[in-house]
Amino acid sequence: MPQPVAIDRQRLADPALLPLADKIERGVRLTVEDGAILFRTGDLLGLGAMADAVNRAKHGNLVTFAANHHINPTNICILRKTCVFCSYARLPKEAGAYRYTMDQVWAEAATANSTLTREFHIVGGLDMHAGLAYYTEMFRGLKERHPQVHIKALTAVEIAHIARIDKMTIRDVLVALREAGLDTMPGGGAEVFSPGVRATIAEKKLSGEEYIGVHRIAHELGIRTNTTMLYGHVESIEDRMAHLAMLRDLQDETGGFLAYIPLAYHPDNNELGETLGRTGTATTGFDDLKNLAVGRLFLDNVEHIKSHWIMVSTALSQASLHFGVNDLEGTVVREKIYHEAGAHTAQAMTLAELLRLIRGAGKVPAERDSFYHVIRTDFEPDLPAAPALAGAA
Ligand code: V47
Ligand code: SF4
Repeated sequence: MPQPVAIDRQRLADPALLPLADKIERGVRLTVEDGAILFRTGDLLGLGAMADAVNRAKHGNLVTFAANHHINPTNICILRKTCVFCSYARLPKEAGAYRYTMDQVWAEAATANSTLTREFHIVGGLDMHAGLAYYTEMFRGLKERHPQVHIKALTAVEIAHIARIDKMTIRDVLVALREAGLDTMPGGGAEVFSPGVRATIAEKKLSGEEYIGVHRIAHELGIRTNTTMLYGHVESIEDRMAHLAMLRDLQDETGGFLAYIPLAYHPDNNELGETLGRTGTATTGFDDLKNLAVGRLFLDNVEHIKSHWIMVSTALSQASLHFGVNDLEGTVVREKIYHEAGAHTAQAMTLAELLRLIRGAGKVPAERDSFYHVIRTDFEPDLPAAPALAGAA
């Protein structure tokens, strides 16, 4: 049962939100139909007020971030032709295809020492030459060189790919990866679970049930994971809610999800964008905020809702701190996947910039570890301003 939370009804303009506010106040779980009402309302501020109240009851004014470093070791992917929303993957012989050698991984990770990185976030394509041995060698080598850095790596889709090419069970793959240094798993590969949508945007990718199955096994092994939904393409509101309901059900069962991150579809340089005639037009700010707020209200058993500033802009991520979000994707070094798909945001953010964003929203910044334990809140109040503001005073 969710925790009962008081809602300020003065802030709700849409009468359709009132019965939902009643439920939240009584600690009654929202249904998928309620979730659809939230997605359909024009009262964005009312929706935000409810999500904000629930978020404040869980996290007060605290907004967390992690000093992480994204590494994408291979963009070679056997699903290159069928994940029509993806701008990142390449066929092995295609221009721009790459697979890092271990030395390239060590070189890429080396900056972690000077940037105080606490987490490597490692994801890539489904590469026939990147099986279990490739990743166990990588994780062992990274742990040897950076024993203090957490490894969050490999989506459910990549785990299933490794199991297939190495002819192993999902469980055995996860056990071997954990022994080599895997700490947690990211949430990618979920897209939208509905079979109809999947047939259109990711025909050959593992099914929604299979994605849930991989996460269930990870949770049973004590490997915590994140989860996601890719929105803003061909999915309906009903598809979104069915997806969120599957995530909520698994969380009821295992409690293994750490965070939910809605991912805004970017239409540049991919077949789906062309088919939809949407090149250059990403999701709307209204829908971005709704996805975050509905995530907070419907996924009442997931503690952390994360906004990925690379995908929705730093400005919108800052606003989202009043729409149910308690975590910002942190200082990301050299992000590739969304920049291929037309994201115009910078590829990395400094600590000073992050602090400015969070404090500018009237919130208290906290650096966290990968399990969401707060590590640090004692930042200098007068850290140097971000470069863009340096000359403005
Ligand atoms: O599964 C691919 C998405 C995901 C596009 O767990 C696209 O902490 C938008 O899951 N437009 C991978 N999205 C990234 C991911 C992630 C990101 C940040 C944090 C975490 C976490 C997980 O990126 C893929 C897919 O859903 N994606 N192409 C695109 N054109
Ligand atoms: Fe490959 Fe993932 Fe891109 Fe699909 S979304 S083509 S699985 S890299």
